Amino acid sequence: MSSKKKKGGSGKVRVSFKRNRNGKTRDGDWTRRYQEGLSDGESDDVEIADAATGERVLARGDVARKRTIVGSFVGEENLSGEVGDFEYVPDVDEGVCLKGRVLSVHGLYSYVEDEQGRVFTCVTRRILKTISTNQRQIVVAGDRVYFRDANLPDGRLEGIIERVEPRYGTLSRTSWNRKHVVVANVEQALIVTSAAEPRLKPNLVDRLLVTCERSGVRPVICVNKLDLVEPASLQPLVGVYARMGYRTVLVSAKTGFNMERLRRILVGRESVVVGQSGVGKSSLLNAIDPALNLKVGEVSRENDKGRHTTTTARLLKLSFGGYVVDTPGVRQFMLWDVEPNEVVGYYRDLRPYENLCKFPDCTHRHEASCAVKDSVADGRLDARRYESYLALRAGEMEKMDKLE
Ligand SMILES: Nc1nc2c(ncn2[C@@H]2O[C@H](COP(=O)(O)OP(=O)(O)O)[C@@H](O)[C@H]2O)c(=O)[nH]1
Ligand SMILES: [Mg+2]
Ligand SMILES: [Zn+2]
Repeated sequence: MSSKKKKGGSGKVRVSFKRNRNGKTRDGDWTRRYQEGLSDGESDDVEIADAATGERVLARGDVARKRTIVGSFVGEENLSGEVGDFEYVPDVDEGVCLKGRVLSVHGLYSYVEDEQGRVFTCVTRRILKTISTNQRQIVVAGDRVYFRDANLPDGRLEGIIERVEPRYGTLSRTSWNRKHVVVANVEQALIVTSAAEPRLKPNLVDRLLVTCERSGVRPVICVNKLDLVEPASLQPLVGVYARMGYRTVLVSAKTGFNMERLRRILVGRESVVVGQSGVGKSSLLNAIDPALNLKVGEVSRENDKGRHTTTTARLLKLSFGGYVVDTPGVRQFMLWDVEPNEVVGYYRDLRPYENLCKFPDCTHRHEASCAVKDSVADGRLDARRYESYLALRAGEMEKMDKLE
């Protein structure tokens, strides 16, 4: 996004390297150095100091050789203009580095697609790990990166990621009480649910909507398996979402109903597809783009209580333009970092009434003169949405209690 404001200005950082113990890098050393993500003349002993203040930021080992890495501090910003953690983005030689998109990450290796559609296996330059404030996830699926082609004589496509562009539109989950970014740089989320088999779960849709509102990713609500119900029976529920301004689409992968509309929603965009297992996510993607050839009826690992959810997010290129990210499962999209009192702010329909409550810290559960409760009572607000808010808020309270 070229219109992105860079917040935090730019800061020079001096990075000092200790010379490689063996002196010069031998040619045959590529594999080992590649695996360790080291550039020429670099070893793992690094000191980083703020160039402006001379203050030491991070240090490891002794320092023998100094070199300045120039770049800027940039905040992670979502589509709502919220800025998260600040990251240091080093300048790279754009004449040497290739621009790429991370398709998926598997441990130390990432698959990166360059602008010509070639897919490279890349490691991440170690210095990025050292200067990152978020040590856990230097590279995630969806990241835009600059990487150096290793130019291997045997033609294998391998490289080193030298720089990760600031992210927008990230979806995260909670893992061991830490934020775990599942995918970066998506603009919309297709929330897939089914009219039946499995039965429609509006509270789950609400939870996913909160996640989208929170991360600045535009949601689209898609109800599949329309062939299994009387379409009119969905109108009350879908009408509520549509009146809130959410884009909704009723489809059937089986009969092909509204597939053209769904394709128009996805064309040329970067979308993440979320929803419970079995609702027809893979079937829908196959229906709009048979070239994807996804497995249908595959039970994702979300069912074993989400314990060993190691399945990774993958970017899939649509043959008519755009990307979709097929996600491992909905269980993983637990809310990250939402205060119970913030929940109401992510319910678009309840939010406008919040300021009219008598008490500024109103939880909208039992308080007197609560504008939210009054509006539910006189039918201006949907009672089911209100119940869903209460349930979600209670769930977040419980999570907080467990953390304390
Ligand atoms: N009746 C009906 N069944 C569908 C429809 N879409 C998918 N299915 C079935 O639902 C099951 C799960 O589909 P799948 O695409 O694997 O769901 P996913 O887990 O969300 O990816 C499969 O047996 C599909 O054949 C639909 O529109 N109507
Ligand atoms: Mg699937
Ligand atoms: Zn209230």
